[in-house]
Amino acid sequence: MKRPLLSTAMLLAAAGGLFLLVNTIQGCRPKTAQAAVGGDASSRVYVPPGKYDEFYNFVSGGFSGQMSVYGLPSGRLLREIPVFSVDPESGYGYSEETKPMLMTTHGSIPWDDSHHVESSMTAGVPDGRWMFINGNNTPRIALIDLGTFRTKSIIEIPNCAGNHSSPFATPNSEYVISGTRFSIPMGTDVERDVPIESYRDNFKGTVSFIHPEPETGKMSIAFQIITPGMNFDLSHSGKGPSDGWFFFSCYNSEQAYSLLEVNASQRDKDFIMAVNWKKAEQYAKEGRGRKVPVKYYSNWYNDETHTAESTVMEEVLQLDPRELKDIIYFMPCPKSPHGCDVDPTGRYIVGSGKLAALIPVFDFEKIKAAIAANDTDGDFMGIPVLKYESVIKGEVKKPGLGPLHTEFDANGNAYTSMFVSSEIVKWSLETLEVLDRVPTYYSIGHLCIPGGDSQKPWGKYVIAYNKITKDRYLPTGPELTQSAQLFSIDGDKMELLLDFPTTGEPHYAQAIPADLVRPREVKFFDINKNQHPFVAKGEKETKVERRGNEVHVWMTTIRSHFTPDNIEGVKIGDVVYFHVTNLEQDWDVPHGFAIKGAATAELLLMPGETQTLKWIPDQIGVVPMYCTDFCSALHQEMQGYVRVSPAGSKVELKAETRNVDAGS
Ligand SMILES: [Cu+2]
Repeated sequence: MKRPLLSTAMLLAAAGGLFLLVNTIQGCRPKTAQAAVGGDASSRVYVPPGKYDEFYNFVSGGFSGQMSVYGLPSGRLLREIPVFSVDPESGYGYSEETKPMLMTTHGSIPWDDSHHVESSMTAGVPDGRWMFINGNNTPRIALIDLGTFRTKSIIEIPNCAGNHSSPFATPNSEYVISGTRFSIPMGTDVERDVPIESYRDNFKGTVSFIHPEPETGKMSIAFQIITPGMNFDLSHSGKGPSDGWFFFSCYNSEQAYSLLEVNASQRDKDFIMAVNWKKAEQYAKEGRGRKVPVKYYSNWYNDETHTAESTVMEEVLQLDPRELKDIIYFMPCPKSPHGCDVDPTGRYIVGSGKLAALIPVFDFEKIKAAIAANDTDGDFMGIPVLKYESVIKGEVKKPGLGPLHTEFDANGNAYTSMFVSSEIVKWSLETLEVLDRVPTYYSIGHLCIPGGDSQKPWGKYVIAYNKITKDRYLPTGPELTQSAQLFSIDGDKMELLLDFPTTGEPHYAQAIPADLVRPREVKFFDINKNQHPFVAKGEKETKVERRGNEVHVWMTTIRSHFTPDNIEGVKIGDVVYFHVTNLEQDWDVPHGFAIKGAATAELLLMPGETQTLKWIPDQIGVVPMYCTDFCSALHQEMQGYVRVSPAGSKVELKAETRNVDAGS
C-alpha cells in the first residue's frame, strides 16, 4: 500500500469515533521532524570502518520476493538473499541446479510477494540457525540457512490462497504455519467450480502446520485444519504457559466476497482464532484426520550435490474441527484484527484491530478457564465463540489510530505500530497504560525489536518499517525509496536514531545478535565432499562430451583461468551445458561464468561448488566467455572461446587450455 486513501481514512474515523484525518493527508509532515534526532544519535549508530554491527536484521523484501540483510545499528545493507524471485546476480533460478527451487504445481514461478520473516527457535528463543519467509502470492514458505545465507528449502502450500498468515514458528521450530488469506472452494474440479456468491456455503480456509526436519531443513506438511470461510491475516505461536497453542487473527467474518473495503467492515468484532495444535497433532497421529488428494512441491537444496531436488507430494492430512471439537476456538476481537502477537511470558495475546480505537489484550489463563467452563457466546459456523469479557485482560484505551503490530521488550512493555497516526506507541503490559509515543515518517507498517516476538527479547532498539516514505531521501523518480527507522528503547522515552532505506517493501523482520549467526558461517564448500554428478575436482577431470545434440563441458575455475578455455566442435542445434566447478578452497573467492547470448544469467560459483549454465548457441562464429567476479590482478585475462559451426559441420568436438610455455 502506498498511500492511505481518503475513503479508508473516513471509514477509520467513523470506526474510531473521531480522530485526526490530518495525519492521513498526503504531505503532512510531523512538526517535530527536524528536531526528533538527539545530538548524540550519530555516535550511537556509527559503526567505524572495519567494525561489525551488533545485530543482523533480516527484512522481508515484500514485492521483491527476496530477503535483505542489514547490520544494526548502522543500517548498512549487507546482502539480498534470493528466495522466491530469480536473481541474475547469483544465477539463482537461472542455473540448472537452482531452477527446481522455484517449481510449483503452476510450473516455475520466478517471483513472489514475501511478507514475514521468522526465526527458527530453541526453547522459545531465536537460535540463529534458520530464517523462514512466506510467499504470499503462490503460497509457499522458504527456509534460509544462516550458515550459507542461502535459501535451503521451499514448500508449496496446497488448499491455500494468499499465504499471508505465515510462517510463524512454534517455540522449538516443531512447526511453521501457513494460514490462508483468501478462503476458496476446495476439493475436486466440480467442487471448486462454483459461483463466487456461494461463498458462505462453499468457501473454506485452512491453516497448515509445516514440519522442518531438524537435520536437513526439508519441509513437509504434517496436517492441515479446515476452517470456516474467512480471511486469515497474521498469527503467532503460544509460548511458556500457552505453548501448544497458536493464535491467528481473522477478518471478514462477514464472509464478504466483493467490495471488502466496505462489506468486510460491518461487524463490530471479528476474531482471534485459538488453535490447540498439540491436540491437533495428537489427533493427526491417531489417524483421526482425512487424507485428501492434492499436489504440492517440496523443494530442497542439497549442499553436497549442489543441486536442488523437487519432491511432488500427493496428499495432505486434513483435520475437521467440526468433528474434532476441541482444536479451535474463536475469541471476538474488535474491527478487522491484523497483528496477533504473544508477549514474552506467553500469557497475553495482543490483537490489533486496524479499524479499532483500542487494543484488546487477551489473557491465556482466562482463555483456558473459559474453554473449561464452556463460557461461550454461541458459535460461528459450528466453532465455539468464547465470551469477549471472559477472555480479556483489558483494553489499551486511545492508543492511536490504526494499530497494526506489537512487539515486546524484556521489561514488560509493548510497542504497537500505528499506521494511520504514523507513530509507535509504548504501553505497559501490566497496567495497559500508554507510556510513550514517537512519530514515524510516514505510515509505519510492521515493527521489530531484537527477539521482540520471542520469550527473551534482547530489546535495545525498535525498528519501524514504513509503508510511505515521502521526503526522507533524495527523490528517485516517481517511486521513492522505502524506509526503515531505528529507535532506541533503552530509556523511558523512545528516541529516533537513524533512517535507512530498504529494498522492495519492508514487511516483518527479525533482528538477532550477530554472535548467534557468526559461528555458523560457511566459508567455502569442501571440494572433497562435492557429489555433483558433473563435478571436476581438478583440471585433469575436465572434458567435453557429446550426447546427441547435447554438449556437456566439465569445466573448472581457479585464479585466473578456465579449464578448458578453448572449445570447438559445437554446432548450431546443440544445447551446451557448462558444468563449472570452482576449485578454490578459500573464503570469499567466487568466480563468475558468463557467455555471450546465454538466455539465462551468469553463474556465480562459490569455492568448492559446481553449477551449470545452459546455452543454446544461435549464431555461427567464435563466442567469448569470461569470469564476471573480479578475482585477481589477472581477472581480466580470465576468458575463453567457444567455436560454433553450422549444423552438420564436421569440426571435431574438442576442448583444451593451451599453455604456451609448456608447449601444450
Ligand atoms: Cu575469476
